Parts: sequence; C-alpha cells; structure tokens
Amino acid sequence: FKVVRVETKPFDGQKPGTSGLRKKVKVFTQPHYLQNFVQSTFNALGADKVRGATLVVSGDGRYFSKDAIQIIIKMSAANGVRRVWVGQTGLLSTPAVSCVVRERVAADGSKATGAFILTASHNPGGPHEDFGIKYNMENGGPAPESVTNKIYENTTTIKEYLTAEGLPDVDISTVAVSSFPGPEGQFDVDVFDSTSDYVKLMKSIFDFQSIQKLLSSPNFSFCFDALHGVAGVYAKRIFVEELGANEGSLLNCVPKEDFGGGHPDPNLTYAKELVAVMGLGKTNTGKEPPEFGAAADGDADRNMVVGKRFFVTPSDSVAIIAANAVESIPYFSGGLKGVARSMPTSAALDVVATHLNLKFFEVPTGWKFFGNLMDAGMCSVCGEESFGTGSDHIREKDGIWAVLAWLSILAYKNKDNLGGGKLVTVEDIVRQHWATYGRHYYTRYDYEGVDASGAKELMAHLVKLQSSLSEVNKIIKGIRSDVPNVVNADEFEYKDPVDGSISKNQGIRYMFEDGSRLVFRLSGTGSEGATIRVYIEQYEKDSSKTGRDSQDALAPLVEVALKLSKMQEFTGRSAPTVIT
Ligand code: VG1
Ligand code: CO
Repeated sequence: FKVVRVETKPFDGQKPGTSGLRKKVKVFTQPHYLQNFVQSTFNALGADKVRGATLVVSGDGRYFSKDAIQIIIKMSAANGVRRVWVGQTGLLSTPAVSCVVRERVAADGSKATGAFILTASHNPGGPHEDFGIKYNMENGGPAPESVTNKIYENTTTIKEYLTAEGLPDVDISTVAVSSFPGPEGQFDVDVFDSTSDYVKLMKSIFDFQSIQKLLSSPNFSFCFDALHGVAGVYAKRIFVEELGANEGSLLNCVPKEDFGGGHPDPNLTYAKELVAVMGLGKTNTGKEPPEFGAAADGDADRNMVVGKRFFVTPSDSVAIIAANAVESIPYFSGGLKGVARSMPTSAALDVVATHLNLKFFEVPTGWKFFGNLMDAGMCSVCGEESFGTGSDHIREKDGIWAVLAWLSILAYKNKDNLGGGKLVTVEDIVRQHWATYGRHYYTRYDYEGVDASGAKELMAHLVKLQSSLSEVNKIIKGIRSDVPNVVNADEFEYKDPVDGSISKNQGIRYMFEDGSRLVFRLSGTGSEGATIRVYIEQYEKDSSKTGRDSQDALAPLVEVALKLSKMQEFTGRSAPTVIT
C-alpha cells in the first residue's frame, strides 16, 4: 500500500464526553467525520507513540462498527502503526479491550500501547441511533482529560489525514494474521478470539470451581441477559462452557447491530425481559423466578444484579462486593488496597471503608479517574451508581466481573448449603449488609433529551442558590417541613491525588444535616440535547427502618429536589424519562 494525504476540514462538536465521542450514526457517517477524530487522536499521541505501535481496534459490534474498523485499519497503516489487533468479527467488550491491552503479547514480545473502542455503550444502536469511539491508553484505561482535550483541540484545526491506498479491506470474520507490505515495512492485522485473553484473566481472579458448584446446585438458579450486546459472547463462553450453566439461562446473548431494537442499558426500565423473569415487574411469567439474575450493557462494562424479586442498587452492590471480597474472591485474599466511588454514588461504600479501615476516594463521574489510583496501587475495588463496578484487574468497569464477584460471594456464603436446603439469597446478603452498615436509600432521576439551554439555566439557577444557604433552607421548609437543613452546598471539584490535576464543575451538591444528599449533573454521554441527572440519597442507620420501599422513603427529598431546581419550569417535563 501507499500512504496518501486526504484534505479535510474541522467538524464542530468532536469533544469527547464522559466516555469518548458519541453521536448519531448519520453524524459519524459523514465523509471524513470519523477520520478526522482518528487522525486527531494519532496527532495528540504523537508520532513516537504511534509509529511501530500495536493498537487494538474493536467494539460492541453496533451498526457502522465493521466499516469503522476498516477505516481505522487503513489509517493506522498509513500513520506507521506496526500491527492492529482485532477481536473476531470486530467484537471485544470494553473490559476485554482493557484486558487485551494489559495482558496480550504478540509473537515478537510486543504489547499494545492503546486501543480504539467502538461503542456508544448503553445507547441504542442502528442506522438511526448512536455510534461512538474512544481511545484507551497503555494502562488499558480511558485517555485522561489531558489527552482528550488535546484530541479535541486537534479536531478544531485539522486539515488532512493519512490513509493507506491499495490496502484491501481485511477479513475480520476469521481468526488469522494478514500481512501487508508498506512503504516502511510490514503491517499486520491480527484477528484473534474475542474471549480467550479475558477468560484467562477471569480464571486467575475467581475460584471457578466453587462457582461451578453453585451453578450446578439443585437449589440454585441463574439467568443472564446481554440485551443483544457484546456480553453475550462472553456469557456463553464463561457461564455456559466454563461454569456449566444451562444454555437456557442466557437471554438475548446473540450480539446484534441494533441490539434487537432495544436500549442496551441494564436497569429496571430497559432490561424488560430479565425484570419479568426475576419477578420484579408487573408482568407475571407464572414461573418461579431464578435465585440470581444479571444483565450487562452494549459494551458489557455495566451490570445490573438482581435476586429473586429483589433489586440490588449499584451503590449497594459495590459496597457489598468490597465488604465480602477478601474472603470470597481469591484475587483479593491479600486484602484490599483501597476503595473508590464516583461522587454521585451513594456513601454505602464509605461506611464499609470506615468499618474495614480502608483507604477511600471520591472521584468525578467516569471511569478514567479510577485508573490513576489503581496504577498507583491505592485502590482495589470501585464503582459508580450508574451500574458500573470493577477492580484493578483492568482499567475499565466490568460487567461480567461483577456477576462473577456476586456468584463468588453467593458460593462462599452457601458453601455448606449446596445440594439442597435453604440458600443464603441475594436478598439475605443485602439485608444483612444494611443491618450491619445501615442503608443508603438511593434513586436517580434522568431527564433525557431536554432542551440544552433550559438545562443550562436550571444548573445556573442551582449554583446561584448555593450562595445563600439560609435562603435555600427557607425555600426547602416551604416545600417540605420534614426535610432537614442543608448544611453545605458546592460544585464538586476533584484534585487527583496522584498527578495533582484538577477537574472542576463535576456536579452540584446539596448536603443535608442528616447525611442526605441531592446531586445535579449534566450527562456527558448523550448524543442529542441535554440529559439532566438528579441523584437522591438518604442514610438510615436504624436497622429497624432499613426495610422500606426506597421510592417511599425518598419521596420528601425527591419533592424538594424537583421544586428547588424548578425542574418543570426549566425543562417543561413533569416526569423523568428513567428512574433508577
Ligand atoms: C454515564 C454515567 C457514568 C458512566 C458513563 C459511561 O455518564 O453516569 O457513571 O461512567 O455513563 O458509562 P454521564 O456523563 O452520561 O452521566 V458507559 O457504560 O456509557 O461507558
Ligand atoms: Co458501557
């Protein structure tokens, strides 16, 4: 092949958000749009990081991925990349990409220095839906803001990009290495099995034998819903082939370009089938629900864990995993280095950290902030309220890992109950946790696709209110007299303890006397308009009061949140799009 320079002009709005650049497919398929972003990334990394490098290129298989992979292969070749690693048929989950970057070694001993992940995660896919791309670094984690800011700057001035003329489309459907002679030597495209590196890593973390015993126990039953995302590939391999689960326990485990028309977001609203099977919804399947259920999002980094007729909030999930990790999961048997959560995530993890005397960190939303802590050996387990849980085995959140972590906890707690008799259930574990640590009632209201200027005004209004707490408290007393006083209000700002970098404006917080919190943020992953997220949390220490319905318990705070922010006035919405 030969290297050609293609003239181009900048596009507006190519700023990576919380997790890469996400836009409608029709935006991404404009001539040069994807190319501009990819070349801007190469330019931001610099020639010394790109020339001769090994790069991973794959994703969740959503619509446009296959074309995008061919485009990126050609541009990589032209920019002097030595080889590109592609998961078979272009499929690699986000956690598997992170794993491959960290663990996989080429025949000549080289490792990957980065990855393009093609996903818009939990956003729907298809010709009229979303596509996305993000770059991960040598540690397997998302590029830090210093890099994404540089990428964005480059997109605003780009004049040309490089591509390879005469390089044919590469067959990515079969495992094989294809080699092509280029002006500066050989260029390889190595298509490999999407699961093997990841499965090997999981086996080094968990005790597969004990999980297998649990799954085959007659009094245990299991169900996993991949929502037609890439998790299906891993679920089949791990849960069925390795751990012996029944094939029938897998729902929607065939990846589809449009996720079967659904919203591949594992929550009670979008994981409809799982919700019904687990006896959580209004529809009754007429069958006894399984003991354990889980779902993952499009790129398999998110997870939802549910028990029989029982939902586990993600904020509780990470706290429970942290509290039980050392005894249940071999990888952690030496103890936890520390734990971390994103700011809007409930303080359930904080309480565990205090009890177990663990280092604790509160970071802004988005996984990139956990990576620095992990690289510095300061954090083992971390999580977000948005159905993200993970550990320092990689530098992304990890849906399948979270399921295996829960199965490990269940296997450990039930090691003497398998084969018959009464099991310690998911619900038992959660209620026991609340009895020990107290309960953080928690809910999130999302207002999706609202008018961007209205959303901005709402946020500005909330910031302005913060200048007078006495005024805020007067307003609140007028809304609900049974809600305690706000004692602190600010915009969250984070100073990274490792590199000292500062991230400002990471969400508006109102903190109440009794530890309750209201948090308001604008989403950084949406592709159109604005999404307002309202996070509502209340701590209950009294173990006789930890069993309430969470929407009931939170009703007064919810009312305050919506009226204080003038939600309806600014957005015209009388109800949220999604409640989690
Ligand atoms: C959302 C979540 C955040 C998560 C991010 C990426 O971001 O709130 O916790 O890290 O999505 O997850 P935002 O800016 O829309 O609130 V994923 O699975 O979409 O990569
Ligand atoms: Co995701």
